[in-house]
Amino acid sequence: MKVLEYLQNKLKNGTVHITLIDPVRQVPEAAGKLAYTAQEVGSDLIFVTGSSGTTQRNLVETASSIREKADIPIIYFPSGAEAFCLNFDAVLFLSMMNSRNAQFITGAHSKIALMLKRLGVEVIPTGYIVVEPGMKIGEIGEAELVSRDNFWNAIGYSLTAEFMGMQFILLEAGNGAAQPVPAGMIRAVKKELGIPLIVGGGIRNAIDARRVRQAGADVVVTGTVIENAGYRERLRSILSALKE
Ligand code: 1GP
Repeated sequence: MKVLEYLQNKLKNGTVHITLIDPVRQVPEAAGKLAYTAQEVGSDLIFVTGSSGTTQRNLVETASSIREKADIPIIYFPSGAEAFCLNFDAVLFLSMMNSRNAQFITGAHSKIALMLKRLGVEVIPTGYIVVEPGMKIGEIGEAELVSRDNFWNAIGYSLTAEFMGMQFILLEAGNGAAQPVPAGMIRAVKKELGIPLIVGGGIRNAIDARRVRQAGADVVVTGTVIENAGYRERLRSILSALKE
């Protein structure tokens, strides 16, 4: 089954949770254990990101360790074209809608598109919209950040991505953000959007997760929460807030 189909089936049953694993934050074996735990507590998918510092070797070893320990689909969430590997079920084909640099909108993509097609890789076209504070990805991607109170701006970019044919929108506050995307903004975007809405960045506990879900997120991504001791219980409570 294609990952898109898997996701669509999951979406029929409620909010989907994705655990984001950054290969630079732990050794590959530990990444496998994190993925195992994520699956055990009910996470639906794994995102493997390729942030700065990811080497080809690290990415390959992390992907195979996750593959060994978990059966849920693994999606590669690239932040550049520095490292790549095929041990994923799909690639999130992200276009940063509010980047000032065309490389992040279509440029880097054009360099790998034919390769992805020839290799038969499943791509999931996704409009990526970075909201303040945006953190590292906002900086690297040269994002013209969406202000936290500018709901019109978020709606405008989201609808633009939908009209362009994207299959998902990812509203991103940034990895390690102090707070998630504001609930009012999620609600405003969701009200206008005809495609599923993914929300990530700054979601640390069940209260955040519930707020984001109730505001209308179809898919919730958490990353940092698994990087500290006690992550199993925290992840479990986030999952119960999303699936209640
Ligand atoms: C994925 O950037 C998020 O979209 C993950 O952010 O690490 O803050 O959960 P956190």
